[in-house]
Amino acid sequence: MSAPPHDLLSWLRELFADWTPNVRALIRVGEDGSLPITADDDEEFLSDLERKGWLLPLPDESAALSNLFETEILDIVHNALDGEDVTIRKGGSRSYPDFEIEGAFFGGGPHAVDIKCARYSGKSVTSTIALYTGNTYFLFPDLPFPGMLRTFGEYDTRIAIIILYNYEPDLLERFSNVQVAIHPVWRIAGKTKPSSTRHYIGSVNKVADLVGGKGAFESEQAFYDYWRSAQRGWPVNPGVAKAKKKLAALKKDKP
Ligand SMILES: [Ca+2]
Repeated sequence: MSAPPHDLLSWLRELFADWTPNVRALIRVGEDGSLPITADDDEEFLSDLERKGWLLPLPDESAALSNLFETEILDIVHNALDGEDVTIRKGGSRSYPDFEIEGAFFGGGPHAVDIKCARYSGKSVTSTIALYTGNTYFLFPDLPFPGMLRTFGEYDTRIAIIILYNYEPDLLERFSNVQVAIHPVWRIAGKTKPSSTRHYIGSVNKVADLVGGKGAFESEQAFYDYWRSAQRGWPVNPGVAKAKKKLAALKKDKP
């Protein structure tokens, strides 16, 4: 008999329970300095490299830093699942989700996992996290949008990994006090759009609510009903007509 499948949400929470990013600096080669380097621990190794002038700080722009955290998260997931009956696919960089997981290890799927980063500002975050784009795949979950691995509606579960950190402009790594919160996306959703020019669905803003999964909705259905309501006034996205054509063509090709 095979083992019962794992629950992806619990599995991710356990994997990242005590995690803090291990990316600490950029390293450059080609500088003067003697090799080999001997060090008793990571801190000594890093300060030795820093003294030699081999280290550059991580980028301080939040999107760039998020990208580094995402790279490490995906690497950890890959390593933890090595040899298991599971397929991990990375999504496009301007698309949803960051990665998907499918296979018997997690009871089928596919499951969508998206990684979001935010900086503390007191008891809140500096800006509302954009959870989904509202007027494309979210509003039309059965349409094949370019860049996506599959339609939004095909996912069994949609999980958000939220990385919260304090921005530290003077540290090489630019962060401190990292907290990770992992929830189904709807559980941390709010009722406001994070941008007046782009068409996103926003999260709640309080750190305690993000960490505790205390969003604005009582149920997943209430979340979808609210954000798919005509009252949200989503503008028509030009990609929708193209995606409809593509779907029609796909249907025609099928015998
Ligand atoms: Ca992301």
